[in-house]
Amino acid sequence: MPDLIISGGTVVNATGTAEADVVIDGEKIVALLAPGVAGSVGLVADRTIDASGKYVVPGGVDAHTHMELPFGGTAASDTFETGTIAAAHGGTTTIVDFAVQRYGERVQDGLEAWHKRADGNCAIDYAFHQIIGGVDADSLAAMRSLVDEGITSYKLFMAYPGVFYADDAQILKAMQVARDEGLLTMMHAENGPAIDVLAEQLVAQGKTDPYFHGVARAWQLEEEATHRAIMLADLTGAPLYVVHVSAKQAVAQIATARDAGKNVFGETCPQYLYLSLEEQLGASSEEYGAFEGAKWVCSTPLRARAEGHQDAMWQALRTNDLQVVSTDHCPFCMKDQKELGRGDFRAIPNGIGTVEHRMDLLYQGVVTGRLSLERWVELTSVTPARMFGMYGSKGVIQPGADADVVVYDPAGHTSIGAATHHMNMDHSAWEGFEIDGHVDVVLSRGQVVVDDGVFHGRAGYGRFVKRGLSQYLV
Ligand code: DUC
Ligand code: ZN
Ligand code: ZN
Ligand code: ZN
Repeated sequence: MPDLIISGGTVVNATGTAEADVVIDGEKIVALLAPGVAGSVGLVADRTIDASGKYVVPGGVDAHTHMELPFGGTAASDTFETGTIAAAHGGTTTIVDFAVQRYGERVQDGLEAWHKRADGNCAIDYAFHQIIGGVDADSLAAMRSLVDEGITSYKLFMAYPGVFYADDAQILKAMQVARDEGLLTMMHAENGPAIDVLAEQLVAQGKTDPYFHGVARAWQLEEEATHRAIMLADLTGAPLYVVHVSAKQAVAQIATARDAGKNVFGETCPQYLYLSLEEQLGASSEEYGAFEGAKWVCSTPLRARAEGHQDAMWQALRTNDLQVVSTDHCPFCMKDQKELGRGDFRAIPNGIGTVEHRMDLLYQGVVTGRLSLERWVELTSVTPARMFGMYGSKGVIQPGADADVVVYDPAGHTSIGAATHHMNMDHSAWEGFEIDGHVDVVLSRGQVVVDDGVFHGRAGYGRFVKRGLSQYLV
């Protein structure tokens, strides 16, 4: 007798939808049955979940999170425990976080520290990318061993001089190793040295409010860095994945590269689809005044709606010029964290917390007709799983796959807010956002971890996923 049947739902995969019962035994999906078949052969499970009128989708894969990330003298406010519980509430069953090597530190030590933080604390499965904060002979040698560790992608920063920064010579050398080892290069594509000059000039003019963070991080500097990264990748033969794309001109660079047959990919995040620099400029509160805008300080920054960046992101998701929606979840509280940058936007820790809301926020694209159901699932689960070497066990509802399953109910209407979210933040960047539909039941490897908004999982249940090479490349 199988453990569980999810019956009567509409199963959504990237390739289409079908009415089917999903049969689960232990940690795995063992069968998909046409409606009525289970009854006609007398198949009964220990438990049945009625998914009539609901979608049954592969658990979300958020390929870009930063739990506990040290940043600007503080650390991201979600631990692996609080962040993965929040993720589970939102229908995400796998996160890929970034282990950090800081300059002067050994890559292996950075990775080990990340394993220590996550091990025994995650409510859902997790994997790591590796941030290479300093490219030198040691870290290049260490990069060669990452694949054996189940870490098949690494991130470089063209921004943040003095913190994580890689110059062109370093990027070139790292990409050569990536090409040799089959690693996927993830690039934070912003011209950091130029940004720092603009930021310094703005502060010298007394322009210290959070809004000026976005002014300093001009779209020209995202476009330029994206182009440079594409050309360096092309030269070395390494595939490239540009993270958190927010400027329409950067998307155009990616689209041009793809049209020319290059292995260039891109992700965007919900904040670049929905939020804008104008709203950040208009933000004000009694407590914080214009500093209220610090809630939306992230990098890349929010962009001007009047310039059409948000529409360009939606279009690129539809046309596959961008392939993945991740969150870049990097939460900081206002109190004692964002507040560090009162009087100087450069000291505001960069980041927005969204790990709980990604599936819901993207589902609104289905509601408004911007995305098909299949594309919703593709962007939030299927392609991140394929891109980062987990597809087959993650990212699909089929026999043999891990039973990471979300029952998503298109009915219901809620609004997002700090009073009800599960992320460890004293505010929400999404306060008041209206959501049609909701996550009903979430399974992680066959275990119900969320049912009707109630967490039934356990911190420590989540396992480290040793990833294979990207399955998105030929
Ligand atoms: N961007 C952020 O907003 N936070 C952390 C790092 C990054 O690149
Ligand atoms: Zn980044
Ligand atoms: Zn990030
Ligand atoms: Zn419900």
